[in-house]
Amino acid sequence: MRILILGGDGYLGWATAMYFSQRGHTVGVVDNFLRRQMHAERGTDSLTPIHSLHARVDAWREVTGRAIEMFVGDIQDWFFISKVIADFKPEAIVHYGEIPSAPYSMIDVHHAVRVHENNVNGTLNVLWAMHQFAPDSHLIKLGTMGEYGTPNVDIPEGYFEVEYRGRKDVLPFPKQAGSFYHLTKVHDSNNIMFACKIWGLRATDLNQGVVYGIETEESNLDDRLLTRFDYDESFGTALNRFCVQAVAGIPLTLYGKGHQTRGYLNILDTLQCVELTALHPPQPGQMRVFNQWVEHFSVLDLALHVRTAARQVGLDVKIAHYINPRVEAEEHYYNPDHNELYGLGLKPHLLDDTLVEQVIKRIIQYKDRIIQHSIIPRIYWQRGGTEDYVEIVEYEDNDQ
Ligand code: NAD
Ligand code: USQ
Repeated sequence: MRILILGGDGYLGWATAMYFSQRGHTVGVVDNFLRRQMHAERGTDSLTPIHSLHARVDAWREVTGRAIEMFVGDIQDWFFISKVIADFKPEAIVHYGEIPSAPYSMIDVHHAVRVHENNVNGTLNVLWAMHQFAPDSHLIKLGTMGEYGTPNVDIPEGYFEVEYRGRKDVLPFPKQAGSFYHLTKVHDSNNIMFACKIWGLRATDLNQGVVYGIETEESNLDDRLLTRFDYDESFGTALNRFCVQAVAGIPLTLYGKGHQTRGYLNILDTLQCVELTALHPPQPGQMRVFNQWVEHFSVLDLALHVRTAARQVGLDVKIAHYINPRVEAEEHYYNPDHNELYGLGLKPHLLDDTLVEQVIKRIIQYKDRIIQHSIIPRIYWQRGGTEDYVEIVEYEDNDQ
């Protein structure tokens, strides 16, 4: 299959490019290195010493004999992205090429607008380019579980049956996103649904949970092939951050009460899910929604799992409750479906089977690169935030 990966220099994009290439697909990657620039702006960096995209593509060819085609440019640039799609003729487009950070989108008006312009306009360009130059291609778009928010009812996969004033319909499930970033994904979903309806495009919106992990089978072939791994307050996700904090001897930064619950998955399962989706495309005109997560945890559960795992390599971990820099429900019902990808054959990796060997030990290898000042949260959803944590709580082992 000819697969174009938008955002192919990123955490998930580079890992996905190698994964498909290794399985014999023809792979192209698009990126404008925006993520690297945003790190330069914030004074932060990937824990893993990642090479340039050019060097990684060269190393991949050297190690496997396989080629990955590179297109350097901005998805917001219509002339660039429409030409890439017209020339490459993808059968599937995996779209990771957006700014993925909730905190970054909440810094100030300029960052909120930048995230909206980049994500929403970029995806609009992709939809128009598909309509004009690749109408049979399958768009595999990375959305987020955070589009749904935390409603007090079960969360279906995209659509649900509603009965209102005696009439029934199947409608998109209402979205209650929790940041300007998460809202860009809602706007994307609406635009994609509309494009499928009017132009007969085919798309799968993958509402993905929070991803963790560093290693993939392909990146383990050679350290020059490592994917990025972030742990700073903007771009690091909760579990990756907690693992780095455990290694750095910093009390784990639990926001608020810690009962906020989210779906999580190993990067290895992101790869499987995207592959299963690509191999089972929807019909023309159809926009499917899959909820892409494996296990759900509260952030306090996560912290306790990390503490248990870290003890196995002799690390003593403390847990600190911070005044929550975000505005979010700290205690809530959470029961989202995730049957579709299992139905296609997903064989999940579980947190406790991978945390020590595949995550914490790898972080220890790069611990000298940890930038300590990038860890404490300083971006607040509303005015009056503070850097001070409330307290360090001594949890017992049976609290897990
Ligand atoms: P990432 O920032 O590492 O990768 C995104 C890549 O896209 C970066 O390399 C960036 O330079 C590129 N990019 C952004 N805007 C671009 C543009 N206008 N033109 C060209 N390239 C552009 O992020 P990630 O963690 O790999 O996430 C990938 C996607 O998956 C994102 O859309 C994100 O919202 C979604 N997602 C991620 C997670 C997670 O936990 N990592 C969870 C759910 C959804
Ligand atoms: N949290 C902490 N301490 C931290 C960091 C986060 O307690 O140090 C809490 C947050 O308050 C939140 C939860 O952990 O309740 C998850 O936060 P996160 O930063 O891991 O994830 P989030 O901001 O939701 O964003 C990440 C990715 C994003 C993706 C999303 C999937 O950055 O690209 O869309 O996960 S989901 O959460 O399902 O929406």
